[in-house]
Amino acid sequence: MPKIEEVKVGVQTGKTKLVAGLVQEALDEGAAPMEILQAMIDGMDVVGDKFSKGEIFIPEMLIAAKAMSKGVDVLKPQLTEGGAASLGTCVIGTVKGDLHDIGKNLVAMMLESAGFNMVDLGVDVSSEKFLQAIKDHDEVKLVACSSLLSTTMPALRDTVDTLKKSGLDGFSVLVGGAPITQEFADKIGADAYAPDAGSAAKKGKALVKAG
Ligand code: B12
Repeated sequence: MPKIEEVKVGVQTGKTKLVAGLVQEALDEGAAPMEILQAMIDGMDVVGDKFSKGEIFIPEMLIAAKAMSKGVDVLKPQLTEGGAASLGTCVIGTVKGDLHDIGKNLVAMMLESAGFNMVDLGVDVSSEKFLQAIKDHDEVKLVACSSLLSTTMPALRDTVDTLKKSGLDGFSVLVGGAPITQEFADKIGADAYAPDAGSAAKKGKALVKAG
């Protein structure tokens, strides 16, 4: 089996002790970091499909998530380039009621490497907490909100609404997550949407440069 396929299967089957080593071996064999990341995301998609079909349950999803995080740790230095000019602060979090953080962490990693100072509020973040973080930190130029569940899309809407009506300014709101679309982002008044971590970094940078 090609090493990259082993990485995918390792994530899929929650091999928490093996995935980091497999990722390193794939890198050593010359696989591109983005290609390895995609293999892990594909592994998670298989996990999601199996969960939908009732073939696996929450513990298996959690273990797969842990395995992926270990792989991402190995990839992090390869995916990020330090030393970019500072674009200001970005506050990031997963919205209230939602505990998914792998995608949010990847987006945070790419935004950091694009030049933002990151303030990561974690998961299950209320709109009030996002607002407070903007007040508590200097030079917040971007607020990035993640939502992975269709049931937390209203919380995303609520967060964007709260931020936009707060009277605070100087920042843009970027949204994303598997169920989010450009159409939904437009509907709830977000400044931008991105489908993945790479384009999130590009959009974030462009928003700040546009002022
Ligand atoms: C791992 C996982 C979990 C883990 C999460 C662990 C963790 N630390 O994150 C646990 C076990 C906790 C979990 C729980 C649940 N989960 Co879950 N989970 C998943 C799974 C398998 C993988 C998610 C993942 O990490 N993907 C990999 C990352 C890299 O992708 P991503 O998150 O989409 O992120 C990318 C983009 O979306 C985007 N992005 C993400 N955030 C942001 C933010 C911004 C600003 C931008 C611009 C872009 C962006 O960029 C990222 C990188 O490219 C998905 C299935 C899937 N294929 O996604 C189901 C899935 C999301 N879960 C689902 C469900 C139903 C649940 C539960 C409700 C199950 C239950 N009955 O309890 C609970 C809810 C718990 C809660 N309150 O949040 C459903 C959601 C269905 C829906 N449409 O609402 C899915 C789709 C599975 C399925 N097919 O049924 N889950």
